[in-house]
Amino acid sequence: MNNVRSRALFSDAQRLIPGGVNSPVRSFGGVGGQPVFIARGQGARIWDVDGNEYIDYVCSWGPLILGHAHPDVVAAVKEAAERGTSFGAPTEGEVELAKLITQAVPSMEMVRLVNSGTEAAMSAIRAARAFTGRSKIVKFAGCYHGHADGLLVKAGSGAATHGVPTSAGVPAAYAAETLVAEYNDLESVEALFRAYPREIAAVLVEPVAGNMGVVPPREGFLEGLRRLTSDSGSLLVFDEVITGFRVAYGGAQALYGVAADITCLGKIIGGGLPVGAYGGRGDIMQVVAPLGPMYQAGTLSGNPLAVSAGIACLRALQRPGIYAELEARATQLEEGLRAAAKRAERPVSINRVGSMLTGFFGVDSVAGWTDASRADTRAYARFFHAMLERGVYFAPSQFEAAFVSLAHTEADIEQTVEKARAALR
Ligand code: HOZ
Repeated sequence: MNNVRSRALFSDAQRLIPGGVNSPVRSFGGVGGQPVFIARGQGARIWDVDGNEYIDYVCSWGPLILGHAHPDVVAAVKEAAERGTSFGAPTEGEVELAKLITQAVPSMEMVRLVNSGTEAAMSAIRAARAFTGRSKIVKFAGCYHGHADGLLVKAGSGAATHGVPTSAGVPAAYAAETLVAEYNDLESVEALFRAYPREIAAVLVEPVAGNMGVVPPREGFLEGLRRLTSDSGSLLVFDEVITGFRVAYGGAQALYGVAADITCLGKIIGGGLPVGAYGGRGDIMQVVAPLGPMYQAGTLSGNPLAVSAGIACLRALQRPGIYAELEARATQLEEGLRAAAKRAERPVSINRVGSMLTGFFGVDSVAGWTDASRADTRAYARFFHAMLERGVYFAPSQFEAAFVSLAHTEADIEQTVEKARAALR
């Protein structure tokens, strides 16, 4: 594979940008080797600066559910840009996007747009604390909610990949406010409620974990969290930055029938442009300034380009049959990869919810971080590079999801499976 230009760019980048990347997982630290620099994308494919073509299952880590450069999204962004890129004043599109979101996720009676999932989670926690007057929060080992100080405790995603689940630079006093439970283990949450009665403002959870690799909630887990939080006067916060509009139009809460008090969104609602949102029950959102005393603001919040892309994306997702199509294609990928691993007599445990999936190498099953952390990351790295060589771009880390988009055709997935057969041989 020719990667002369990628190598040259990475060498420049390393002098100028920490680790040569603007987000750690992209550095290939989790799989070794050097990242390829992407020049363009179209549909399910991306091309690097050396002209190599890949079927893409990173899809910008989730936002590109319609595929790269979808014509509706591109047209919406172009049109918005011609009208002006930012005003720092209210625009009609923000109201339209808020309507689309609140209609899709009924537990979000009011919503505030921000610029990233990190901001959404950070602000949701602040709102939960302001509303309850309590300061502790519960999160789950291996779940990732962006890089705000108090949330970088036993975090997944790049933090896990790069061996810094609990970040340096986070004051011990902040970290002490974050209590960590085991995903899919209600008893571990009950124990925290017993140990800290009336101190827990919120339980923050990815209703389908996507940042330790994909881990579905066990039957009764989300319902149990709902009950425990309601019974103790604390709030249930769903981080649906990945799952929102991904596992169902109404997100994981529609899929599992459990409503959150506050929900965080990002990724898909921006159609590939930087955006985030948090919202929830009207009485909770009343604490947010200028209605209430909890401050949160942003010059580029509700940015017209991002909002236009988000509206175009959500409208495209309203076409009947979309989620059944995604399910069919993702099932094809799951079954193909499962069969390829079996044929090669390689132990790979595949978790999938809708169009997001992870194959964990060397383990029988994965229900939480304890299982995920036992995965054979070296075997995953070998598979990743063998696939990259063959023109398939999976996440450069064992602890991330693969995303299937509406642009992936049956033929793309067949090709992927064929290549996986060869790669696993
Ligand atoms: N936190 C993202 C994956 N879950 C990675 C973002 C990126 O590197 O672009």
